[in-house]
Amino acid sequence: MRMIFDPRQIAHAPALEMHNGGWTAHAEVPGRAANILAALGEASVPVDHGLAPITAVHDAGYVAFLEAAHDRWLAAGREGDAVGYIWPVARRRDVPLDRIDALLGRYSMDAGTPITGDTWDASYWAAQSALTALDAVLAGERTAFALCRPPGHHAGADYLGGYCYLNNAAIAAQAARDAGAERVAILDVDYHHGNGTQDIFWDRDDVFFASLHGDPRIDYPFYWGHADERGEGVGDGATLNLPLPHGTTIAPYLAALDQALTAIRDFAPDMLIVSFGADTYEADPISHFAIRTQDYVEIAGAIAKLALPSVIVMEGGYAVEALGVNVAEFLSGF
Ligand code: Q9C
Ligand code: ZN
Repeated sequence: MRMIFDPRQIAHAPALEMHNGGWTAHAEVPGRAANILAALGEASVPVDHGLAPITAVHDAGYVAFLEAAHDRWLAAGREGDAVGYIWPVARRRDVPLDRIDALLGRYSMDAGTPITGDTWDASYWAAQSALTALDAVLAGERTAFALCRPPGHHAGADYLGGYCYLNNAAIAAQAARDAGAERVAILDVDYHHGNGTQDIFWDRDDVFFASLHGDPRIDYPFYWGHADERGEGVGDGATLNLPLPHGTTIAPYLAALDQALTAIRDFAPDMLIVSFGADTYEADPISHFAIRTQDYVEIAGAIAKLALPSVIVMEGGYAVEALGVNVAEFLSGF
């Protein structure tokens, strides 16, 4: 199976995230990619597809902000990573935003996703990795894996969050549409709800979004991913959310997965994008399912039975020592 990764995805290393009222060491560390690479062996570097497929999904103002944010942070006399501290909950939408702090609030959903001097490059090349994996599948390969880091599924058209800046899965899905796939399904099996992906395709009927995740009544990202969210307008019914309780083991997980796979079969897509997070793992330090290493083969095997051309995009997974093995098990199931 083709694996895509760019070394420029490594340098992004935010120091801290806001957690339970204080700043703690950031969970989304460069060692994640190193551990996956060590388990997989060779990966090839992505082809540069430029900005167009990124701005086909993301707001141009947001992309410009992301690219310039850390320079603006330094120009404002700050040091370290750029993070917001005020969010426009009841906002004036007519006031042009000038200060970096105002922009950080406008374009982010949490304080867990700092912008470093290397964030733009890493995010850009993660998106290019997803696009290059898509190329392989469009050229006839059955499955390709994009080792995206930073991850993407929490990033919306105009916001970052949840350790995500550019939505790699959404960018690949849109690029698949633009390359002629008429219907694309995204299956999100990260522990957390893929709120950014859901938002991006919320009112569309050409991209189906299905997600299995920790119940947002008790888990991040709280404001999305509830079972009654089904899409809107022509997109009504093209979003499927399957929230699951803490402690979910493989049997109930496979039962929920079966529901998602049935819905995807009914949608009859030409192409599948899998947002794969290994944070469903029993020993993940920030998540609460009980999926074991050997279970990933079974999960992937069930997905592979769809027999669709598939692009697998890396999302979360924070038990760094076990991450590479869990990813390798998942990919072997394909
Ligand atoms: N410290 C992905 O798995 N957790 N993102 C915040 C408060 C945020 C995870 C909890 C988790 C985001 C791609
Ligand atoms: Zn996650």
